[in-house]
Amino acid sequence: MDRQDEQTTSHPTSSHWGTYDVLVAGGRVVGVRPGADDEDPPPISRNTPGAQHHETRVAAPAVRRRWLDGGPGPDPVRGTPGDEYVEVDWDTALDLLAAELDRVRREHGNAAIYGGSYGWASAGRFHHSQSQIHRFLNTVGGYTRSRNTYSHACVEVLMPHVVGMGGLADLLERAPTWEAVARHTELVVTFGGLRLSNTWNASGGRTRQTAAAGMRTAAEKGVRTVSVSPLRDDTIEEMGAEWLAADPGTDTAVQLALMHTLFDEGLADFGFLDRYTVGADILRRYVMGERDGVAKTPEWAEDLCRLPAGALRDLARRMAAGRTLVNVGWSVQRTRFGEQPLWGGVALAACLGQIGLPGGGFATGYGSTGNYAGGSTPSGLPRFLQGANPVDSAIPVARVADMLLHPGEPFDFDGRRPTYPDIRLVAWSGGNPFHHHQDLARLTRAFGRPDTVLVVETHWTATARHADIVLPSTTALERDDIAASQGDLRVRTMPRAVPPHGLARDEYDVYADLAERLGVRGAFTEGRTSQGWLRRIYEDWRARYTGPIPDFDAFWAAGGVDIPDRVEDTTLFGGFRADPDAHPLGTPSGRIELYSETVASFGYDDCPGHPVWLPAPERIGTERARRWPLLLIANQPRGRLHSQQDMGSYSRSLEIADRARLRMHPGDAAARGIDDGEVVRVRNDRGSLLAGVETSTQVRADVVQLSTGAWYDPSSGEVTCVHGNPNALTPDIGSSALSQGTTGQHVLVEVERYEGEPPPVRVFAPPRLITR
Ligand SMILES: Nc1nc2c(c(=O)[nH]1)N[C@H]1C(S)=C(S)[C@@H](COP(=O)(O)OP(=O)(O)OC[C@H]3O[C@@H](n4cnc5c(=O)[nH]c(N)nc54)[C@H](O)[C@@H]3O)O[C@H]1N2
Ligand SMILES: Nc1nc2c(c(=O)[nH]1)N[C@H]1C(S)=C(S)[C@@H](COP(=O)(O)OP(=O)(O)OC[C@H]3O[C@@H](n4cnc5c(=O)[nH]c(N)nc54)[C@H](O)[C@@H]3O)O[C@H]1N2
Ligand SMILES: [Mo]
Repeated sequence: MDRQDEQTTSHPTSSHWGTYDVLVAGGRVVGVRPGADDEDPPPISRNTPGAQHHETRVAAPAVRRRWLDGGPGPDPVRGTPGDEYVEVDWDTALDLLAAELDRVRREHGNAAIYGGSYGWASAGRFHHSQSQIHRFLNTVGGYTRSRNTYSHACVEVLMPHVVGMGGLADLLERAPTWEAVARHTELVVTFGGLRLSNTWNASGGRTRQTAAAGMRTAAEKGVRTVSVSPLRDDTIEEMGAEWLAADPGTDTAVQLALMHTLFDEGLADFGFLDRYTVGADILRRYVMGERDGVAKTPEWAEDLCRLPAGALRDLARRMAAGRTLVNVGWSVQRTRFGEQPLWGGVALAACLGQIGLPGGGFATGYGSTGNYAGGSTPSGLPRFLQGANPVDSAIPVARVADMLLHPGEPFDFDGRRPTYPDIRLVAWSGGNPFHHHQDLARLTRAFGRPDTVLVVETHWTATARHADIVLPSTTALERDDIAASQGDLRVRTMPRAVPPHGLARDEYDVYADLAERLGVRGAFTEGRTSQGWLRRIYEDWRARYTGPIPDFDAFWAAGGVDIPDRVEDTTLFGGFRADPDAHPLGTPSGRIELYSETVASFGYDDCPGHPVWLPAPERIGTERARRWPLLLIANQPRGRLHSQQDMGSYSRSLEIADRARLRMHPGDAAARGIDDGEVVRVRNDRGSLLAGVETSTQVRADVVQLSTGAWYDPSSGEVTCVHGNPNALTPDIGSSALSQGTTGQHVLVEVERYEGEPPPVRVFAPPRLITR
């Protein structure tokens, strides 16, 4: 052992992207290595050392100079390049912030505070950013909140109408494990692939990666997979999947054609449809063309999805011939009319009559996260309670720019027509809307509207650079916490590995001090320190079990405890199938609603009462595509979680020419005179960006892939983002009036060679900081 080794210590940690050890020397993270729980953590973990001490860490509280000098108020140049920040001490920052919070709530009411604060933040049950800020805002009188997720808003809003609230929870939390699939399923038909790198992440962090092994086991046991997807490598090679590269946005047409064949050839299970569903006849007449004169035949679908009619017919027959699982990935619903492929997937599985049978039926989320179908944890997990929000004001999460730009205007959502609140103060912690939201130039205009923007961050993200007050948070490596995710194997300790960077503080302590200034410290802390809370939330969780589980001290010393009552093997809707009268679904009819009177009664053109084919505008071959002929898929990045730790070594190793990697079919590249490794300009009428090209036959023609999460860099006047964040181009329009989910997955673009010297990426340097 050399001297360096002697001084290096190893510390277990958990992140959304896996469980591993960090190596620490001289108070700095110098490396990572596999820990005791997982011998093969995802490569994303390699970003950690570079990110932990990167120069974009927020080192001190900072106030935007224009706000400090001019006071609160709308500012159209908020967040434009060149904005300067003044570093201040904590007392100054918290005094300013407490006074502003108090002014806003007194003058405008608490609904004028937007605390939706969407984002993944870090793993850790107690120091969970969203729980912390929500509890704080609840303690000071409440806030306008956000509903549902960017991930799968259509699932969350539509499924209660189709299979009930309980059915929604089952779909998301109790899907059969891969082992159960391996045992029972013969054919998996997945719309949206089963992308391995997506399974590396689980919200809250998973003890060990189990999805890849599960997929391999299924393949070894002879499970066949058909992947409908624009990318060949959306499934792992070992699965030997058949690749059906349908035009993106046409999954519903494919599903309707499969149903057409089932009805046409007498393969549909009418016994199942009669007993377990309502509306099957309305749907059947639509499919057969008896209602609109258009039979949804495989030939009809071929024109839309460009898969041969014969292949569709053959697939329908194979699906009916054995135990088939229909999976709809979340990506396909992150689109305009995203409700339809979900409802269509349920309808297709219902026609096969296999819902409620082991390994058969419908699922949504295989291949989307690492804990999906990884078991369930019925007793829940340790958690920090947020308290109650006394304010009744909420928006669908992806309508944030609409809300800021259109205060007082009505909007549609799930049968209701509320109005947007007039937001004066935006408070964000643990999320990066300037990564995650669509049409970022529009979001910039929206962020010019409020009086004050507060961002609590570990790093100088693009969102922090749109804030008036930036407070530095510790990272997960700088505090003690407890880790686990839904369906996890163990609840684990996350002991602090390094001291806080600069003046960074734990959010809990920051909110406690703010609460003190507003006279409610006791209500926020209940007299506990964060160490006291760790003990409390662990003991509350432990109390749910009767069997022997170590107490907090023993748990902390041991580094973790197995979750005692994990459920491994479940059959979705098994109880309902066994006896639908005794176990009705939570829908108005108690049955699976292939036609929903409730949804129909809303009268939405973009989401009628049963699954229908609706032509989305951002699609190959549309009117819009004449000008912007390539369909860009903005899927999840392999090299990181969203925008997190983008400056880390693994994330940067996947860049091309310092920019985000754009994958493109060699034919499409050749037609534009573009070579591998070149910088290109990608544009449409909303904006433009620079990216580096990889030509690849893993991507089908007419499609380009540019994953999300490159740090947004508007530093050049010439293009919207010099670094390659696809949200410089994406449409900011809801999936439909029903769910109002994001539609960021698809956007039409043109790609051209960038001539000359491209402007440099500047976002990995902090903004201009001044001290007074
Ligand atoms: N075009 C397009 N856009 C998309 C998608 C898409 O498919 N296409 N997908 C969407 C989806 S599914 C999602 S979920 C969103 C994700 O969007 P986000 O969840 O907003 O993305 P993250 O980059 O994870 O943002 C988390 C932020 O929290 C910060 N952070 C980490 N730890 C802490 C902490 O302890 N305290 C504080 N205060 N901050 C911390 C990180 O630095 C980071 O900036 O993006 C969406 N955007
Ligand atoms: N490495 C990594 N893993 C992650 C994340 C991350 O940022 N990085 N984010 C996590 C989060 S928050 C979420 S919500 C999940 C999201 O999980 P998903 O939504 O499943 O993931 P995506 O990567 O957006 O999309 C998966 C694939 O769908 C295909 N696809 C796109 N459009 C269509 C279409 O119209 N039809 C069909 N049939 N296929 C289409 C694309 O080829 C894409 O690769 O991933 C999670 N996992
Ligand atoms: Mo997500």
